[in-house]
Amino acid sequence: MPTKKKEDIAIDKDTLKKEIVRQLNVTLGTSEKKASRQAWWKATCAAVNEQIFSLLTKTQQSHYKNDTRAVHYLSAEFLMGRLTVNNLVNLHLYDVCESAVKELKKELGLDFELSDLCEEEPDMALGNGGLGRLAACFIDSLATMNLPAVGYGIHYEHGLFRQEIHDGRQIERPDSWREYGNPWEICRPESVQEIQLGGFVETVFEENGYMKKVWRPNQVIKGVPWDIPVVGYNGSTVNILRLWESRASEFFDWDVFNAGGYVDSQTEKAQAETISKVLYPNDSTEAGKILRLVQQYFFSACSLKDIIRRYKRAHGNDFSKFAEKIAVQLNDTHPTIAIPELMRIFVDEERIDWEKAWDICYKVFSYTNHTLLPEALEKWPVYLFERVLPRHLEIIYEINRRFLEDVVDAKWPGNDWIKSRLSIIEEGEVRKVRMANLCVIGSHKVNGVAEIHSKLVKEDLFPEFSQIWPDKFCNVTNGVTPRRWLLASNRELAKLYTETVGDTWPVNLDKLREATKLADDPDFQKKFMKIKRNNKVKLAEVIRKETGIEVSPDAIFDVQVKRLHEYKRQQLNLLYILALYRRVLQDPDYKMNDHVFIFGSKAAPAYTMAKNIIYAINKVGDRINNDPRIKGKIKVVFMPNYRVSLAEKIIPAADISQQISTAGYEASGTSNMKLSMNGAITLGTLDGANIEIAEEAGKDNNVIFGLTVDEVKALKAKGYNPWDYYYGNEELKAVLDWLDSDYFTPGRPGELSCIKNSLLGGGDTYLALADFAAYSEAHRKVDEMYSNKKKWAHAAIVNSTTMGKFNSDRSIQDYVDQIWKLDTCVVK
Ligand code: 26Q
Repeated sequence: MPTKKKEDIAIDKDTLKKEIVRQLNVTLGTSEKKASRQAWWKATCAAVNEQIFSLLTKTQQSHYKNDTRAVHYLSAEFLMGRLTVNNLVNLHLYDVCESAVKELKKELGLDFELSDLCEEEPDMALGNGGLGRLAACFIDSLATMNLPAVGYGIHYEHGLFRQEIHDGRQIERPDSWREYGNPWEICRPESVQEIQLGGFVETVFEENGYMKKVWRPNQVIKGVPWDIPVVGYNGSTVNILRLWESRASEFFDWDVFNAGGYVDSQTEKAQAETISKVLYPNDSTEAGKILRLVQQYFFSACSLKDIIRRYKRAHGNDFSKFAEKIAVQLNDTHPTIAIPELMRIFVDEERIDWEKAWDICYKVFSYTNHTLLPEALEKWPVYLFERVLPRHLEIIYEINRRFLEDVVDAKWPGNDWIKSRLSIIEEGEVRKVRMANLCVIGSHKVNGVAEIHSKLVKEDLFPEFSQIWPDKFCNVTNGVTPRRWLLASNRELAKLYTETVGDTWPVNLDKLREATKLADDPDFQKKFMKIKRNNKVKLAEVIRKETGIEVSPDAIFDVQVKRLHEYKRQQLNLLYILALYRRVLQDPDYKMNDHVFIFGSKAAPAYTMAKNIIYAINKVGDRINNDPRIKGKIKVVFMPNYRVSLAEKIIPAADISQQISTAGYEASGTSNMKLSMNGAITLGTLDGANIEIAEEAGKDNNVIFGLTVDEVKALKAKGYNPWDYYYGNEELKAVLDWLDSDYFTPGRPGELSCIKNSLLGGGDTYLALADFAAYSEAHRKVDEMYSNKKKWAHAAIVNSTTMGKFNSDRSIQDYVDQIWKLDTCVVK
């Protein structure tokens, strides 16, 4: 794919300058003298939007004219972060815009640069973590690759909570990303949809003797679409991300209002608007809250209506081409309800027979699984379902009945045990709908997100399903967009790469392998490590500003950034920090490189142990950072409010990427890819995509340790006893016992005991103690490697230049080839 040459840039610096000032005056209604930074930022966005909207219109016309097959990516989360830099970079306008702002600064005596304006933008934090950010990377790739695609999600009023740290503890504060308006979104009142909820189902006999089911809902909700343009790199395709906001439907308000119930009508309005109010902050445990189910139905149903409306515009009521034109990808089980909803529309509204409807339906859907954790597999109590979606429950029963009778009974006649495992309905005191089973039955493809994960999905999670449909299961290893995670966020390194291998690497990351050859070239090493150091200097300043902690850019920057979960084992990282601290206390000449441990992580607000781990990291950090005896050899930094825009500052400065989940628990991980791409060495277990990363970069350039998936299984089967490791390792015992004292929480002994207790009395579900010795040895190897500057530079360069596989364009190409079967549509 050729990149745009300078002469293709649609707007020059002087025009852009004028346009920014014009927007400041006419759109923001302010003057150059009075305008705030925020106003200047918005004016800049508005100027860029002129370009974007014209490309958007062209794209939509092109897709319509060619009647293209399109993929619809349904996801409850899109963790977009900030858009300004990304849009400028993808349009090749960053440099022009930078100089435009520079000149304005000089001419008008302003006190900021483009980079300062970009800091004005709040993150669009409409997601929890990996799954939401993956969706954001994927839509970037889809647009870049000129593929017809729409992202569908929820226009949450409040994204993921803002994290504050008070005396070491996480406090959640509301996130109000749109408080002062968002220049990137467009409201589309002409495409409002209405959806129904609750009520009951009536059986009606028609004159011709046919029986039909009629859903009599007791609530109607309006879905208002907000479109975010998704600008592909090179700026030819601009797709959309369509996010639904819930509103009360006038239809119901008026009844109550007319009866004199003005206040009641407001209550109803408030209830309707609650649906898209807030993102659930859990990234794994299923909360079982009715509102969450309503959210899922709300955005899935609005999206399907939108898809069908567009389909009908081209094909009328003839649904024979539906599966040919429409692909729907379910990002985890969150939008599963789309499957029975499409069946309901086909059977009840379009009067298509069940068999025909089902034949279209399963060809349309495919499902991506992101977790093997049993507690994270969504199950909804039948009684809840019945209250919100009575007709859908009937349809699910019918899907289940046919599946069990026609498929399972045919394969395993009379085997009730297998039937009970495969049934969409889980029997028990509270009967439940198993969303994952519904997904597998209602989709033509099911994929995991890394090789090992997909193997476990097939063999351990759905073994019987994969016997029935062996070809249904496949793998698509995750990827991340190098436009955001290298080109935009590590501009110096990007420049070095462009000088070295040319300017096509952002769309063909394998191109960087040409620079792998330079991994031992002293001049290249010097340039590369200079850039890393500059990034560390910048991060050190951010750390000082945010936490008051002083860190040296000459120390190792050792980074673990990801949601807090016991399986990700931040507590294992903490145990090692304690051990290292103890070694230095015991031997002031202990040989080591200065080491800064950097954490960034939010805990689910109701996940007590996760919050305790954050507290422990902060308390241990306070003690270590302020202990003069260790002379600053160790620093522990917990960066508050980890989010996409902070990741963009931390990742380019990382030396070590900690990816230390218990083998078999991390589906893929994606920070591992971003960190490696930016030249960090992975200190990791053989889990998720770490395995594939180590394959690409070579085992010698990363440090892999710990139990394998099979060893984890074997140890658990044999009966794991954490006490054996406690008594078997003097150092481990000492650091665990340390947590019982008041050493880290003066005057309040036992405040950190919960960490020790969960690892011993609690059984250490994630085998942190079993992996401790190997982890400690792995750290020794990393430290040794860092001491050899040439070896380290070599490993960092090899890591960064061999990550071609983890470009999300490759992931999308895999989806296209194996699942979606899409054609590109080049927008002229
Ligand atoms: C479910 C029910 C109720 C409320 C919330 C949820 C919920 C929300 C978000 C459940 C799970 C999530 C997010 C999961 C997630 O981010 N998984 C990660 O997905 C990444 C992309 O595939 C992988 O790289 C990670 O390994 C995986 O943990």
